[in-house]
Amino acid sequence: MAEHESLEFGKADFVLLDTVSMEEFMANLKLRFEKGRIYSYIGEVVVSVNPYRAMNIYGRDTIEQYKGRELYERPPHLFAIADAAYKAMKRRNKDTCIVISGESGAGKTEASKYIMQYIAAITNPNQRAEVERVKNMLLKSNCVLEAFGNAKTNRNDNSSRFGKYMDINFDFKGDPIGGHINNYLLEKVSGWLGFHIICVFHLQLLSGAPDSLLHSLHIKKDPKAYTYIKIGGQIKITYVKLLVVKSSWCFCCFLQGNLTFGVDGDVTLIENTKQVSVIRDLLSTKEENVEKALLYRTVATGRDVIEKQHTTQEASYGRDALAKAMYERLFCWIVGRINDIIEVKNYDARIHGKNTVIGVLDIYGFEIFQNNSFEQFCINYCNEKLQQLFIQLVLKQEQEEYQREGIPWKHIDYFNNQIIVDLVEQQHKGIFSILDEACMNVGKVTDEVFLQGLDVKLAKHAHFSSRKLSPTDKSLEFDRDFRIRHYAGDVAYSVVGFIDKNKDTLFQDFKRLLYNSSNPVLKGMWPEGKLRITEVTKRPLTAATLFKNSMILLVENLASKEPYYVRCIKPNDVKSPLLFEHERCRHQVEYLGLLENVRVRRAGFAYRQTYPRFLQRYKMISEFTWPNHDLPSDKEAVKKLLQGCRFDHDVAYGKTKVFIRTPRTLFSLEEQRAEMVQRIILFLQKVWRGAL
Ligand code: AOV
Ligand code: MG
Repeated sequence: MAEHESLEFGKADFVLLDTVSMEEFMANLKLRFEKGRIYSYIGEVVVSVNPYRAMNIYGRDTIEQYKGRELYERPPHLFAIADAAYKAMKRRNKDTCIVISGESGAGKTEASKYIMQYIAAITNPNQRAEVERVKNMLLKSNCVLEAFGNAKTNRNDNSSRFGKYMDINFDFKGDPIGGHINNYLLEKVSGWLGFHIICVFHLQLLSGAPDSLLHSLHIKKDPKAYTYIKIGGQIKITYVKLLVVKSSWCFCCFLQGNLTFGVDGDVTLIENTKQVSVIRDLLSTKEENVEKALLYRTVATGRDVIEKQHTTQEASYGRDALAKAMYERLFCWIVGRINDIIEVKNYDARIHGKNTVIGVLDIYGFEIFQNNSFEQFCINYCNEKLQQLFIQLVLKQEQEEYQREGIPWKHIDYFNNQIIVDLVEQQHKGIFSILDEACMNVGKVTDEVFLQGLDVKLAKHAHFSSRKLSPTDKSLEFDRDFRIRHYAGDVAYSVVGFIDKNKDTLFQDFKRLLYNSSNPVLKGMWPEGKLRITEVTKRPLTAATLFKNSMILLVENLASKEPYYVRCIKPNDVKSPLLFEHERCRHQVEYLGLLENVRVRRAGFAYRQTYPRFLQRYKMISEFTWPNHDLPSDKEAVKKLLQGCRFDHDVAYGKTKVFIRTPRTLFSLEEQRAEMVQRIILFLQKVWRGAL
């Protein structure tokens, strides 16, 4: 427990509160925020409040203060948790992960960057060139991903529109030797100001590029000429250096927004045909192919292959789907290229020892917008999954273990959000299944059919309601069709677009068009364009199913590692460094389950270990156990050892494990062990030299 801080800053660890109540918790959180103490602990969980101002607490000197220290030796900080995850990995050869959660704008991405910086700063003391190279790439990859994957929203000027899980691999010395990035659901419909790269690239080129370059990229000087980018407001741009990225086809994404369709009799036409030649150039393909792909769809009817003309509506849908798909493929391609460079190669565990991992998860936070659609639904489901993991690991398992081990324990109640996770993901009965079913309908496939399916199947669900089920519900007025009672609050969603977004259909004709591009990079992004129409038989998995599967894998992966948590809180909606909006913060503390976390932690034990492993580590500190004990069981031996050190009052003995209440006890054991190991080494050295 962090006791070194003066009490004028409040309690550094919420576990030390005099009484555990919401009032006390909030008073402490507020006091600390006002005193500039943005970090606090609940045991090993870091609670962070977004300061919305530059803090002088991330420099080299601060890093030095945290390096190699125990968590409770210094004031709460992200560096301490990063160090704890690093130490656990190094000491115990265990994979660890740091899960950063909190709502949009709460400070997750910033936290993940400080954590990465800290790990980079404390490793590679010998300045090995290869390790330095890897570290640089790991850190820099972030800027590229943010430029392409972040956008300004009305909640956050630098909102991550994709989820990122990054593994950092370490060698036996504890130095980074590589990494791997998994990205999740890039939210493509930025109805806001668009992705940074598009705005920035465009602005930068307009302000500095020679006319000849603009001309070759077919860029018009007036941003208003583009339908997909809406430049407005002030965007803080920190990615200017990135603008060396000259991938011209990025522009296709919005250029196509300017392409419009009309009709002549019953023939669908492209209205501004000049655009077709622009697209032809940017995609390195033939003009007639572009035109055909935009206006026709090739369909197989039995053995025949026919070309069916699009209506203007279908053509517009196809154009937008192409723009989005290109942006998504581009993003995945960038992630793939980064992975190619950072992935560990030629590592032979037999020679170099086990390669261990620290994973850092920074994913989009819980979102409530004015209009919530499929993307918000997926994002909020993702946050439900992460909350469930937190419950499983921190609240549920902890209590179950005490019971299993026969440790006296008073059960602590908490809200288990599994019911909401099931509501979304359960086979057949869950919302994703109902959506997939609606998409597979042969007859009319509309968002309304999907909504009817929800109404029928979920009528009795406590966390679901809809306009039909609750006609008087004010929150479901206007375009909001159904409401989910999420763990973090109620969100009303509009079903408009669910079906299309879930099917995520991109006509095969576009895939073929891009596959046939003479630009090898572009071609490489569209391997399925190789298939002839008669060969395309399998229905691709829906966006919801793909997302669900990726979330299940993510959670499995996190659960297999030793987790560390950062819980971020957003103090106000106006990005003010001074304002601590009580009700807003209280709501977050409530849904993040922080109070329950304190209760479980207070009643619980900081550390536990099986008797044999405990002995293996600490047996040298007691004459009863070193080098071997002659007591009837390991449990008895551990008891004797701890009684000898006078720690007996701080421990409980379970059936198979010993439980230690406070970290201080563990810290003392570690110190004594280190001292004994040193003595043993000196002793052995003397023996070796023949001095004894
Ligand atoms: P998020 O990742 O949690 O939202 P960010 O990490 O992008 O939120 O933080 C939002 C903004 O808050 C940043 O751009 C900073 O201006 C400010 N901020 C956050 N943490 C700090 C800090 N430690 N020190 C100073 N300023 C900070 V989202 O990506 O929207 O869920 O999808
Ligand atoms: Mg973010």
